[in-house]
Amino acid sequence: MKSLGLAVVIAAATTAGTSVALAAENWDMPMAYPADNYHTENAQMFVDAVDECTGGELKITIHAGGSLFKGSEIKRAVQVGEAQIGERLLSAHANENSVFGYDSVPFLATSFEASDKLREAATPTLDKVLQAQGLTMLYSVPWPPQGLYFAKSIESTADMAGIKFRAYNAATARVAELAGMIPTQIEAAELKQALSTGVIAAFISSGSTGVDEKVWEDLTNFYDAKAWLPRNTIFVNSEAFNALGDTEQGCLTTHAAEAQARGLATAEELAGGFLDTLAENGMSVEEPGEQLAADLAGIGETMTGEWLESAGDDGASIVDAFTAE
Ligand code: PCA
Repeated sequence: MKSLGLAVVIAAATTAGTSVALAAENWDMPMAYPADNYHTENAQMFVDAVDECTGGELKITIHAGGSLFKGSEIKRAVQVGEAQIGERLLSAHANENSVFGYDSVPFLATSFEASDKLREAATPTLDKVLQAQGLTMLYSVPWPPQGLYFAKSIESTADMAGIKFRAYNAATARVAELAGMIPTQIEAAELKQALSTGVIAAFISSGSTGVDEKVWEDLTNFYDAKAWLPRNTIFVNSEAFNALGDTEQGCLTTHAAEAQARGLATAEELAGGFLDTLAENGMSVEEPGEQLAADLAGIGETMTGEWLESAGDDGASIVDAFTAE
């Protein structure tokens, strides 16, 4: 459809005896998180750099906050070409392939440094799995370490029994189940409303999302469990990528590498401040107490075993590469 339209334009221009430059590519980039979140701001710098690098030949328009496609729809939209590029929490697609959950294995990588090492270890496998789905991975950026938000003080998983818990992927739903809570999958864009209407009363996330959603208006306690650092991954429809010229492809990959490094540095820089903001707004922000830490470690062990089992050889090769010096 598109190339036919272009052919018509060129034919018309040729008939009219004028020369015509190939039209610039215009891509849509759906993203699930708010425009002022650092992931989105980082992506805006990326698309600006690509625009400049390609001399305006590749223009990418960001649609933040799930405004073009909801978070849960973004990956499919890029796969089928309804959008050319997008950002998604890949771990939310672990039902398609367990390796997508590599960044949400409890206590496997709990610092920014370890998380980046894990990313590197997982890249060859992720590239392969995504290519088989028609996607080309460009870069990924971590969220700060995940902690638990509640409306009361929690000393052990026994205190969590029956609480309605917002999940953002299979791992977070599993944490809830193992802790005796009731999980519901809810995108960040709907989190605030779910809290204020009582659909959920607890969740696991970073300080970043807690601040984005002003969770102190509904919740009181944050436990800095540092369970894992999930990532947002930016990928392109492989056909759209392969149809680009060498210059455009080069601009995308070069600036993707820059965005990946810049995103990591920004996340690390902002992480402490997010927790300060929670505290300044009246939340209690603390490390899990002894019993809670022990309970969470037990859940982590169970889930690590389950993930290794389901991710098979691909999972083993990621963990091997991660633990190798
Ligand atoms: N924020 C995202 C994913 C992890 C995080 O810190 C969210 O809660 O949806």
